[in-house]
Amino acid sequence: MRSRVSAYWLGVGLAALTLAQTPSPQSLRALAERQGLLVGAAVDLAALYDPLEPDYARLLAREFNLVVAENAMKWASLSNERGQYSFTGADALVRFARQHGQRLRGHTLIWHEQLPAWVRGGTFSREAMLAVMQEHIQAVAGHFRGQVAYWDVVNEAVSDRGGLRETPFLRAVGPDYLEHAFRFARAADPQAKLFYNDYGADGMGAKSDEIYALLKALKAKGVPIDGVGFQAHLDSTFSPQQARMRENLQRFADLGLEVHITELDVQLKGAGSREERLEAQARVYAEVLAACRAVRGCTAVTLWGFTDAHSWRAAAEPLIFDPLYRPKPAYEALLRALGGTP
Ligand code: 9MR
Repeated sequence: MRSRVSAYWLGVGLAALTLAQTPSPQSLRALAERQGLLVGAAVDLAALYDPLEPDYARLLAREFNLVVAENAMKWASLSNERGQYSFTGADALVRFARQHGQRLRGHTLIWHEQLPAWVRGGTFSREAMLAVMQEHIQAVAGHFRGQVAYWDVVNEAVSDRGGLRETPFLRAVGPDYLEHAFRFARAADPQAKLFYNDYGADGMGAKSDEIYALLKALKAKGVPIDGVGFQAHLDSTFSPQQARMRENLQRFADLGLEVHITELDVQLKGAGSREERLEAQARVYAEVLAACRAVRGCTAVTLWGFTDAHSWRAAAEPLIFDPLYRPKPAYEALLRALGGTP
């Protein structure tokens, strides 16, 4: 499994890390830090500890002040059997973050994907499923207690067709599984900020309206929820302005929620030359960053990776460094948007 890192590779990885540079004044993180902004990246642990790719750890340390495991903290990455957890890979990321002065996002406690088979396929009464959720949240958020600054407690609970998504949790428990998840998480790690996270809700629209109503109701009930994450899996034809992204982020901030962009990537798409598509991609990155910066309470922009060598949709080249770790126009646009000079 990709998240299980052997002692050997850990040793090699740590040796590579000592070569990693400290943040240069022109890095994304150095510029963002001056403005109190977090700029993050999702981490592929196999790449981080691949001795053939020293640039991965070097750039991760140099450019970002926030990291999140792309997969290593998901339920099925940590556990196949009830009560049995292996934290080796995720712990390595926690150490990396500590060594490089980076905050951690935890992703994710309750999600319908990447579940162990016994949870996905089992039949549970309401009480039994609540116990399963509580045990899992206690085991994981408890293990990382005090180290994870932000947890995606519930991920993607709203269906694209409206209403709550059909998941094993909704089926067994009913709609109040969400509030129980947040309460279990608060008990497991009282200091972590607890987030709801979803995709397809970056601008104004039916799905973001629904999430807004859901989170407003949770807040009104006193459920311990601190923030909302907008994934922002976008493409280069997207216009944050047309989608009214800033206005959307603002209304959630006005509920008293901290706002994060959590999984930003921008697929290359549309007509025109390759250069034009790369420029369009750069514009989307810069405009998403600007939308966040325009909203007090939007405190982090996290990318879903940083090099096209490692992306869940690598063929569409959605990230800010190319597969050879060279900066793309999107990197330069982010640097400029943060006040740097590429
Ligand atoms: O990028 C992740 C990919 O490596 C995994 O195979 C996939 C499994 O479903 O999850 C991807 O990350 C997802 C994230 O956890 C939640 N939002 C959507 C992301 C892209 O699918």
